[in-house]
Amino acid sequence: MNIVVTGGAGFIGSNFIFHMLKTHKDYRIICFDKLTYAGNLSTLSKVMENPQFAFIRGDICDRKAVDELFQKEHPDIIVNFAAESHVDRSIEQPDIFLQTNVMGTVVLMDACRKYGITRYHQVSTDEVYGDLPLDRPDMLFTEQTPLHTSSPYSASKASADLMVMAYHRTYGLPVSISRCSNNYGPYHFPEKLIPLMIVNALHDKPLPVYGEGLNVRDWLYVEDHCKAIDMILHGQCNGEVYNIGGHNEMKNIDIVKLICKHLGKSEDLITYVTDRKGHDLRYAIDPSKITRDLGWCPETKFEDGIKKTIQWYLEHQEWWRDIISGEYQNYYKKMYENR
Ligand code: NAD
Ligand code: TDX
Repeated sequence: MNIVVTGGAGFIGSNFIFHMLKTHKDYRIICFDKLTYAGNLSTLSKVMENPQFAFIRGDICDRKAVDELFQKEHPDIIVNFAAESHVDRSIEQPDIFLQTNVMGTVVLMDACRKYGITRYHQVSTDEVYGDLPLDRPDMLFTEQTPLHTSSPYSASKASADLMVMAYHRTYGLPVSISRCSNNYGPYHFPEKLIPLMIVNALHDKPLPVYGEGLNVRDWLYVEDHCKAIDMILHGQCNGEVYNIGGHNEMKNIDIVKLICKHLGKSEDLITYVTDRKGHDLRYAIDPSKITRDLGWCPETKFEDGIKKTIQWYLEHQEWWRDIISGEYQNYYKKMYENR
């Protein structure tokens, strides 16, 4: 079995590669990644020597490069993680989100049609459903919830999902889509809430909470997401959409306070800053379809996962210090100075 993992040098893609190499020792895993600001080859260093693994640098929007990838590697399955993934960046510069997230998906699926595959899997997000009210805990996203996006990021992800279903119906391409809630864990890029707060707290820098910090996200440990995708690839899931989430809703402010507590830092570091434009209030996933059809359940409890994650950031300082020493400083200034 040859599996191409696009975007495998990023947060979830790299964790997925580790999971697959560990779980399916006879599979060949090929990572295809452009290495944008969010992709790090150092993340993959521990598998680079594994004979079952190969890394190819390339852009999913580049038809020639994708064609060469298929001719060389003859993939059975494509798992597409490659994306521009940060909502705040999409508000600043939407066009690259359309290019990578929509056009990149189309280029990959065109190659799948040309060369034939057994499954094209699209890694999507719960953000395609828009948001839920804070005062309606009974409301959850199901696979039937209409797509109703808020940010350029989520609009690009929803557009890609529509193209995936169009290729399935029109051309009969074997596809599946997973829509997961917020992930956390090792190798999470420090522009996102949890790693940003850990890294800032370790430097005794202000912890910038948007608005009043009351927005709610449904957090899932990254390994649980990877296991869910593995199950979808191996199940009878052609043409199916699966929501993935852990029934673990938390207010942003509570997460930031928890990080302060675990690191022994004062909550005085918390600084309320101007809210994100169009900020989604609440995400919450109903995962009953994937539990019923495939038997998937989240395994890591949030209190354990967050401790493991904080410990990982303490033990892998060279990984994130390298990232924040470069272009990240300009990004941080632009997004947070005078906010
Ligand atoms: P990330 O930003 O950490 O990684 C993205 C990876 O894609 C990077 O390695 C980058 O170099 C690569 N990439 C970007 N553009 C590319 C291109 N044109 N060609 C090839 N590679 C390219 O993202 P992540 O958080 O790991 O998210 C992975 C996927 O999961 C995304 O599709 C995202 O929408 C989805 N998702 C993320 C979350 C989350 O909480 N992080 C939740 C649900 C869904
Ligand atoms: O500095 C910050 N302060 C803050 O209050 C940052 C970076 C974020 N926030 C808030 C905004 C959100 O309410 O924290 C919450 C989480 O923010 P992000 O980590 O940027 O994630 P989110 O916008 O929820 O999107 C994430 O989950 C769904 C991923 O980045 C997406 O790729 C995924 O699809």
